[in-house]
Amino acid sequence: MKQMCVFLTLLLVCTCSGTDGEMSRADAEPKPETLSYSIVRSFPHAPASFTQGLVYKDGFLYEGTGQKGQSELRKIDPANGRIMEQVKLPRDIFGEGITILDDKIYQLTWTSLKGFVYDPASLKLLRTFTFPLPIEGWGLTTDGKDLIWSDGSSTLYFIQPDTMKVKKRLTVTLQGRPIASINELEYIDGQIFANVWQTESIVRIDAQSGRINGLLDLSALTPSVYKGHADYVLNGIAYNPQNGHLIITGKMWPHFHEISIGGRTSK
Ligand SMILES: [Ca+2]
Repeated sequence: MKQMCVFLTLLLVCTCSGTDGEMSRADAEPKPETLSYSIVRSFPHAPASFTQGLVYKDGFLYEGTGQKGQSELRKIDPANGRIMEQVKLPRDIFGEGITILDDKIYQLTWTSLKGFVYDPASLKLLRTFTFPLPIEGWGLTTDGKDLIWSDGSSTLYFIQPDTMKVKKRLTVTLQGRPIASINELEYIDGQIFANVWQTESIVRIDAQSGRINGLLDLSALTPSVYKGHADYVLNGIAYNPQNGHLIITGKMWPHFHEISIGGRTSK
């Protein structure tokens, strides 16, 4: 893609504007489902939160934030958005995606080729790790076995957490064409929900094939003051398996939104 597609409709237009061969591939794959949503509730998101990772586990929300000198890992009360615990990353580190696997929080960094592992109860740093490849760290989630990692391209990396061995690479495609800038991630029952940097939509990716099979347009939730802003974009997806809701937010957004996802909207 030569340029970012800010809106859902433009994302689809960009996908269909390739060569004849690309059109054929697009025609061969079904269009993604248009997902609907309803807002269950909204609650405060601490100001100046450059959200890069979000995950829900056992009644708590965890957030990783970015920017050098401001990057943190936070434990948050989802009832009211209050920060219960927080740790600061070294000033030269730009924090990125987080996930929880085997009762450990993993946190990526953008360009330092280094990650952090914490105890979820205390946010105590347990160890650091070195990236298995010279790639950037963007989003992170898990299928309960591997870390699933995005690096700003269309590739998702499945990485064994103890050895950091790369087990699989998966290309994210929309009707046959790779979609780059895959960012924050959340694995839910065989699907990976993902922010796409500089867009106001979440995509739903089949974790086996990499195909985008669902699109969720959240442009109505972007604060009006941030419309068209390149930095303060939709980013952050957490999943509460107890009620099936997503909790989403954006960089510097004043609120988290708990939303319920529906199926295809009527047309
Ligand atoms: Ca997430």
